[in-house]
Amino acid sequence: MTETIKSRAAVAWGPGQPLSIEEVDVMPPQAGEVRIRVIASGVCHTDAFTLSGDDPEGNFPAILGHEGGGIVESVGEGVTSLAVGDHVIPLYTPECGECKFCKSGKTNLCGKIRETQGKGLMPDGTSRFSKDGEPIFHYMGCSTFSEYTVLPEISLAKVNKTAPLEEVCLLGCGVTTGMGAVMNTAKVEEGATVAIFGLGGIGLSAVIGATMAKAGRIIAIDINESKFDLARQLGATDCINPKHYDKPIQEVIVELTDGGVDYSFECIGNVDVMRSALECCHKGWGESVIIGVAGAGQEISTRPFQLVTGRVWKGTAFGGVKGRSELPDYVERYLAGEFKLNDFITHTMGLDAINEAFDLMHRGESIRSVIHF
Ligand code: NAD
Ligand code: AHE
Ligand code: ZN
Ligand code: ZN
Repeated sequence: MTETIKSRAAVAWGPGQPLSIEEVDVMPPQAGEVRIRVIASGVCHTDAFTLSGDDPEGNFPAILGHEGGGIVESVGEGVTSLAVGDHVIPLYTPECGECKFCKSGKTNLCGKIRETQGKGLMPDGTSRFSKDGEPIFHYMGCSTFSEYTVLPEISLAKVNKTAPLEEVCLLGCGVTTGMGAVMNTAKVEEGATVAIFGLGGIGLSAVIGATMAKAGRIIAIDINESKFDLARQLGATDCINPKHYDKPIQEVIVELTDGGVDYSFECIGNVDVMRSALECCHKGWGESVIIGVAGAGQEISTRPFQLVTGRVWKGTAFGGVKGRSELPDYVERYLAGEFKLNDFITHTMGLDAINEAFDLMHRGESIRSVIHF
């Protein structure tokens, strides 16, 4: 019989405020739920986005974090696919296997718990977190900035126990998203010309994906040139800073590539760059994939003629990867040495220093900070 336990957690009390380290209460997992001990969590730009107040689904107070790795501490009634001691990666895109989305074979999005998840609640409409009796919201169904967190069974991928959770936590969002966008969403083929806008954890993972896909040319774009060395090491063939040109970056890329790229990826969350990413695509077939998340009220625009003349605009969540059935294989591929993760971990820190992770990100000094619990 499991009990409510105390957990150290970073609480976001309100938009724009630093996170506050608190001792919170975490209820036992209810039917169909699992409580895990978080071992490590990356800090993704989406955490900063929600903390800023720009996320239409931002609820406060909340425990943020969605790029974690942990160990099952206890399971609720009816849980059959996970047991105490299993190593798991939380999934903000669950996989129930039975909803319209899961059965469609066309998407990795799952509809089963999306409504309550977006409200910061468990599927029964309540929270498992509280402080002094007052509820605290969950975040993206994960809340990995807490020593202990509760998730629905369908929101956990069971992974190989030999994988270091301090590294494979990055597969809970950034690395899978970037690689998956290239391989699943765009399906980049050998020899293709690719442009990647924004070289954070997501963009650099897209560079890895493009290298794996044997793209012929990988053009990496960022206004922070300190990202270029790693981009080149990972396979970028050209690194471009748009600030060095006095014309729109899409024109520069179209000229460089004899008419435009086959595929482009926006990994920033800037609607103006989204337009550039579309418009640098080749007439007739170029495809642009939006990965970046933009704030409330922001909209994309382009001349419809860009689409009439064959360019395609699409987007991706979690790189199109179905978490329960496909993520464990990403862990195996990492263990087999197909790609590295520690290149991305520029900083590690304890939970007490979590605000420094956000500062490093905003100053453009980190790729990924990983919190060790
Ligand atoms: P990050 O902050 O680590 O990296 C962003 C990069 O963009 C930085 O290197 C920065 O210098 C660069 N940049 C900023 N403005 C630029 C501009 N005008 N032109 C060129 N480069 C510019 O962020 P991240 O963690 O890699 O996340 C990137 C985006 O992807 C965020 O919007 C995040 O919310 C989103 N995201 C989406 C998904 C998804 O499933 N769709 C998953 C994870 C993250
Ligand atoms: N809540 C925001 C959208 C945020 C968003 O688009 N999230 C991505 C994952 S970002 C991970 O770092 C996602 O998966 N979206 C699909 C989904 O169902 O949330 C808003 O605009 O309301
Ligand atoms: Zn993320
Ligand atoms: Zn489903």
